[in-house]
Amino acid sequence: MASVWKNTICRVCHAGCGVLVEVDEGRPVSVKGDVNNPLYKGFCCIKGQNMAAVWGSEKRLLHSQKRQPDGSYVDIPVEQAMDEIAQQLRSTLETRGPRAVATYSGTMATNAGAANGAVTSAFLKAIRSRMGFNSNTIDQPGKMVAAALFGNWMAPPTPFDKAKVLMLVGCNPLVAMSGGVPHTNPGRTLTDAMTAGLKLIVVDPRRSETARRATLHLQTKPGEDVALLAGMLRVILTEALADDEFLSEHVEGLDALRAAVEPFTPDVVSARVDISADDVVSAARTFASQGPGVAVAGTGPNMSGNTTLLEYLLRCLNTVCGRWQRAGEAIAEPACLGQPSQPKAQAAAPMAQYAYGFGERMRVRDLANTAAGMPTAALAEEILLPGEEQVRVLISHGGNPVAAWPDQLTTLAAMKDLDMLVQIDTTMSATARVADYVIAVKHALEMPGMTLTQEYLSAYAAGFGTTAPYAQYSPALVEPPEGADVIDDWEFFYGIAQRLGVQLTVKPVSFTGTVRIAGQAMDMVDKPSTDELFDMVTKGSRISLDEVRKHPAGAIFPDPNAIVAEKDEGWTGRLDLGNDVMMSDLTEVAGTMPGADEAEHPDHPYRLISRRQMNVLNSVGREEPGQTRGVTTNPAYMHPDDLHTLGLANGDLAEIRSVRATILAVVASDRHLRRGLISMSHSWGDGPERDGEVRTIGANTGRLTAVDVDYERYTGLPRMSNIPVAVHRASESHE
Ligand SMILES: Nc1nc2c(c(=O)[nH]1)N[C@H]1C(S)=C(S)[C@@H](COP(=O)(O)OP(=O)(O)OC[C@H]3O[C@@H](n4cnc5c(=O)[nH]c(N)nc54)[C@H](O)[C@@H]3O)O[C@H]1N2
Ligand SMILES: Nc1nc2c(c(=O)[nH]1)N[C@H]1C(S)=C(S)[C@@H](COP(=O)(O)OP(=O)(O)OC[C@H]3O[C@@H](n4cnc5c(=O)[nH]c(N)nc54)[C@H](O)[C@@H]3O)O[C@H]1N2
Ligand code: SF4
Ligand SMILES: [Mo]
Repeated sequence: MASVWKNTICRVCHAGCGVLVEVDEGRPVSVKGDVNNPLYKGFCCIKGQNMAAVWGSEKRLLHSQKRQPDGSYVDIPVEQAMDEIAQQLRSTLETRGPRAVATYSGTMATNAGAANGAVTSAFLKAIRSRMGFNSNTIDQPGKMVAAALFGNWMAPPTPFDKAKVLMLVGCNPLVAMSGGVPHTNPGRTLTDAMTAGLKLIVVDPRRSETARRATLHLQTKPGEDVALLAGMLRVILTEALADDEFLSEHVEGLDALRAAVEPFTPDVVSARVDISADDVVSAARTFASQGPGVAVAGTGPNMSGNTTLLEYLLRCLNTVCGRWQRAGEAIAEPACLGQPSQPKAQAAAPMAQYAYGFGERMRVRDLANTAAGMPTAALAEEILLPGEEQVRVLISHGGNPVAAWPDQLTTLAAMKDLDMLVQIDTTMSATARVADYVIAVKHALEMPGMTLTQEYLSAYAAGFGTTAPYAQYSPALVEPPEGADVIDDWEFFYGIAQRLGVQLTVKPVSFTGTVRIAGQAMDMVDKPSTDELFDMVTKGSRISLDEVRKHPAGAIFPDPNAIVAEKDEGWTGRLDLGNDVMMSDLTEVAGTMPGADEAEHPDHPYRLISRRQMNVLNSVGREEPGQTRGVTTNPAYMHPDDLHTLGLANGDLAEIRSVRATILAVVASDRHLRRGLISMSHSWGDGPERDGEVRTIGANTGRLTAVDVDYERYTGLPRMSNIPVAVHRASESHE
């Protein structure tokens, strides 16, 4: 029988590209872009193209695993694994209480399964634990925390296709599919927009793939983005480039902001950021006067120090320039599978009491819940700290703590200290290899999928999301390989809940509007199908899932009513440009001298900054020959002059040492980088015992971070970029 091409959704990353998969006798054989797709226009990256190979990969787990006393693993039927895990959980809950049980949801928990989040939340609620963690708080948590401190405009920011200027601070959408340029075929979308006149400002210490296309690239010193944004705000406010009409009607705190940015003159900023004062002024004028358009920050600057203050100042910058949609404007991306909502030209006042420090408390570093979720960067310490409420069981799904969390040594110690670690994974990942149970799950092509999660992106922050109300559904297209014993992620939480005799109640998912539909009880005797679960979490959506199912290739579902409404009569909400805590943090920054960081770390003169690469997603795909194509390490990119000074050549081994630990890495020359930096991608390598294999497994940059040094006080996020390090040629013995 000839093979057939079927439409599906790639679920390797959050972009959810509409692609085509070739299926031959029940096996996926190849994947390519769908040129007829209205938004993705034929795009499919190397990770998506390799999806069929991953399906049949010999690295793939087809059976759940149980750790033996000698550290080896044996296959265990998943039903039996769930019996044993439920028994241990029951005993932990009885003897220690619900706080001793935590969950961690990583990137693949949302990318791979659109209903996983709803079931995990329901599970935690059912066992009464508030210890649900996710990767948000080791990413850009300041986005949500700043929103709570600042307030929210109840309509979207300037949509991409109306933008005349875009400023990207440490994000690289051409590789990451994230931030600023819509994730739907960003290369082509950016080319078209720039041809039509879009001005692009990129702030990045590296001449990134995106920076190469910029109208203005500011090759700044890492970790000084707050000073740059403050300096730009000062120029805009002193040169009367602000949108005064918008400000007088919708904000408060402008005088406090004006005072706090006053010390950041172009000369001061120039000295700190190490670009010319003219460039500071020019960036500010371009951004303010070439509008509309938005400024967006990515992981680099968020991980370099003040995530909340950075994101707060970005909100100030966008707001001072009035970059929010007004009454009568059509919005680009109304919800499809999410709940309908009515955008309004008005401000929802801040909810500072829900920004950070509320709800469940950690027992370490005085941290607590945040608007971005529980602080994952403190979970390892929490696990290691003895006490009655100590976390003893961790269920980790779709994430890889040992590879991705900051401070790998503390993380490893914590994973080993747990009474039980359950890792839900598709391979024997670094975390799976220290877990008590590894639950083998289905490949995306074996599960139905839908683009509900993608709709989250447009609500995530200004400058994310797409340009149209697009939705797609894909049925499961293939069966698991013969003999496999695999389940959907969510079925694990359901199976455990069933055994514990607790009821799961799932809520429809909403990113913008209020959900008017009550939680729905899952049938705890007769397990619903994943399709039935999808129906539950999309109940009440603007477009019914059944309607979306009729368009297997994906479709745009316009909404003629998606127009921003006038401000409600008597509405008093205002955005807060002058939050006390943020203003005092900014004043603290102003009080430090340029070069203070260098003075504080005399033994660590280099700075290691993070980056992403196209062929892998965090730790996913590193071991797939179809993706790595022979490059099996994450090179430590450095400027050729720095390499020369250190007596290093391309391909040599270097020792990179931080205050916390040392790693070995293979150096590579990159003349597009500022001097004094090492640019390296994260989530490679393994524990210290495998450091000798750096050329075939890479190096773990997370090990260089110390979670309890130099961390942001609201979210606990430590420096995961701009990490002070020393670099030396590695001694011969490592070869
Ligand atoms: N192909 C691919 N795509 C991905 C991922 C992946 O691993 N691979 N990961 C996904 C995830 S989890 C996320 S959160 C997103 C992230 O998406 P992005 O935030 O766009 O992440 P990066 O591509 O690492 O871009 C960060 C940029 O910041 C720069 N940088 C580093 N430090 C600083 C600093 O202090 N200041 C400034 N101004 N710049 C700095 C780096 O040089 C780099 O170019 O990408 C997602 N998409
Ligand atoms: N130094 C440094 N550290 C960083 C970053 C950085 O820039 N620098 N970035 C941070 C960021 S932004 C993030 S989001 C985190 C990411 O942190 P995590 O989400 O914890 O890490 P990932 O590597 O994305 O983990 C994905 C896991 O899911 C498994 N997997 C693959 N497919 C499936 C599937 O279909 N189902 C299930 N259940 N599992 C699957 C993979 O094998 C892997 O173990 O890392 C953070 N760590
Ligand atoms: S960008 Fe690549 S990995 Fe991400 S969804 Fe699209 S094809 Fe898949
Ligand atoms: Mo992330």
